[in-house]
Amino acid sequence: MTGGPTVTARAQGRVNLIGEHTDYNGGMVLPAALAVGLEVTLSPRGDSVVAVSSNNYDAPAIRDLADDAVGEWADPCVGALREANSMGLLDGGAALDVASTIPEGSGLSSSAALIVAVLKAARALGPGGPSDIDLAIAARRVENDYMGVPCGIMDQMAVALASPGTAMALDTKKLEYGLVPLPQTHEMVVIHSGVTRKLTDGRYAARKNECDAAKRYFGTNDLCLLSLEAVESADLEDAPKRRTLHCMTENARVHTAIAALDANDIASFGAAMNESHISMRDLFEMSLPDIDALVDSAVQLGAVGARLTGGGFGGCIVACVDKAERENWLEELLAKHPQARFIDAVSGA
Ligand code: GAF
Repeated sequence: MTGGPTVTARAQGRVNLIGEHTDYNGGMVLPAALAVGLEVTLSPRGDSVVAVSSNNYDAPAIRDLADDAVGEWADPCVGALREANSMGLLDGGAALDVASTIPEGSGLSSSAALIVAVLKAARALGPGGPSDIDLAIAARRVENDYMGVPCGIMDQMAVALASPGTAMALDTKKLEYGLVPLPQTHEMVVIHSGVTRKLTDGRYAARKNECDAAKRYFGTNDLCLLSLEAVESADLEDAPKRRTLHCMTENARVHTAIAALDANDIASFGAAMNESHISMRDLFEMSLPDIDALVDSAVQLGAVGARLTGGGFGGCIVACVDKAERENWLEELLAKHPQARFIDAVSGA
């Protein structure tokens, strides 16, 4: 069954350099595009069937546009095609072929990249169409409303708009961003901890709920913009209070990190990464002992800074490492943590 021309679209994975769980609390984030990415080939079918094949799965998934999400790998594709239909980019289902090098469950936005690539492919079926920012907003709707993941907007904006060699300083409240050059002397090295996780497993939502409780208490959606005094003096339960302290200090660290990159002050950038990890570990409580050990080793072995990246509870760390030292550093790190593996590294041009 066919219903139109075949189109392809790409989206890269992203690593967040700093600014975790600030993107649904009115704050800043600093993601960067990775080399790992995916390509989607879309052929409209003219009926309501969604047929997805992927290099990561032996058997194709055959679903229908009317299907609810079922918590499996093809959900982002079904959700994206439903969204493409409601945006008028496509009429009916499609055959999708996915070729991806982004490891799933690693905090590198494999799901957002898949949704954005499907939406970009659907946009390519006709002339003009929505902007990349509109596609990012639509991709978040797929995660929030179809897949039931209460995520912010960082991943979708990063995979839709980030460009190689730069970090994206994104104000998630205003959806305004600037591109910050990455250092040429250092690499942002992405290492998988060996622990996979899913944003749908409930722990991300639990943190979001604690932030929501703090939002109700303070009467604002912008926890990141509260003052330290207001938070410290609040008569609020321990968990929401600590989550808020993380968000507002993390937001300040993003500003510090952007200024440090602009000034090519790598030491200050690394210090902000290290402080961010401590805050994620102790205040947001989104790390794990294995990840803390990996981050500690990364710094002990010579990284200027290192931290967990992404939604937490597993996935990857990112470390800022002098290019001249990277090879030895990596060899020693992986020898000490055999369950870890190298994924990618990004730097300035
Ligand atoms: C995940 C979410 F999808 C993002 O919106 C963001 O909240 C991130 O976790 C934590 O910073 O990637």
